[in-house]
Amino acid sequence: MNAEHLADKLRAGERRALARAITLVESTRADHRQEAQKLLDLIMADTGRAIRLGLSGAPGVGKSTFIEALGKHVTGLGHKVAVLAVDPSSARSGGSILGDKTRMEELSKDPDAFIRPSPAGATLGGVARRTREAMLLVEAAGFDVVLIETVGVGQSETAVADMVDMFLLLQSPGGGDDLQGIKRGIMELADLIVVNKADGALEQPAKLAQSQYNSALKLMRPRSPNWKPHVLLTSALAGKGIGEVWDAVTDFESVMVEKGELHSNRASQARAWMWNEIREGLIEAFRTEPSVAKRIPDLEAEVSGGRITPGAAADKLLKRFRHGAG
Ligand SMILES: Nc1nc2c(ncn2[C@@H]2O[C@H](COP(=O)(O)OP(=O)(O)O)[C@@H](O)[C@H]2O)c(=O)[nH]1
Ligand SMILES: [Mg+2]
Repeated sequence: MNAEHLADKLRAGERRALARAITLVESTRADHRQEAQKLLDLIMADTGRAIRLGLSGAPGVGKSTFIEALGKHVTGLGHKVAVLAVDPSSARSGGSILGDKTRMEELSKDPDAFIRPSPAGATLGGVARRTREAMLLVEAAGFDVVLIETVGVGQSETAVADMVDMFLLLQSPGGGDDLQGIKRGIMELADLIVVNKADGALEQPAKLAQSQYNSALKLMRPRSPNWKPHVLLTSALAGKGIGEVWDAVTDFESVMVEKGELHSNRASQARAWMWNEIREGLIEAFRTEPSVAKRIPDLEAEVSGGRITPGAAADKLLKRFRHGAG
């Protein structure tokens, strides 16, 4: 199937075409990349109409259960929701979403929902790029809510925050008293914090965590002049508080649209992605340039052994690259 044909079927909302298009953008084969690029150019004008949400949280906090509940709520309101994932570890763990499709049993059967596990990939950059492209494809296929899940480890949160409009952080009760280091950094990305499992014996600890997170948020520099991040309570299991989360999302969206910030955020994200692509493209070209490639192993060894400074080694390789590529 060529790119034009695939683009037509995609615009018509055909799920098989969508699955196929995503497989195409996930492929690393050079001819597939070219075809994928063509497809993305063709559908460009049909993208951008969804609200793009990121969702992060430590393993076990209830992300899958929450996505099931929020997804059902949102399709119940007449929206079409696509769930994607960024999880560079999924090649090993068997896929963050597929692994727990049992927790999204109803949503995965919902005709207005589309669930796609994280693409396999060695680098976060590669995985993130493919997820961003998959996001454009689901938008062209008519999904108006895109939810991108990531595990609460490493740099994947930043990568997701850089491709969405609103970033939600899921926390468990009892975590609010330990706001050091990494957790603080992640909190700074959050537009909304959701303390999940606010049910049964965990309801009181959840309320305590809510006020601790709220106090911590007051001390942080907000990401937007137009939005104050705050903390909501949910029980994804019991479906409690899910409507309030969705209301916060729609509030956020209308404020950001009204102030022009949604548009300007997306514009700066698009520029940042262009530079990402350039960086990755250059590194790839550099590593594969024959006169560079054959010197990399010895120069790396010399740098490791302290016989040459990293700067001097880089200069040598860059000089070769400029000659070779020029
Ligand atoms: N009590 C309670 N348990 C929950 C809630 N949400 C999820 N869980 C449980 O927490 C465990 C992990 O949930 P899961 O959705 O797989 O978390 P994930 O690893 O973040 O995707 C499961 O046993 C869920 O049943 C909740 O709102 N309340
Ligand atoms: Mg999960």
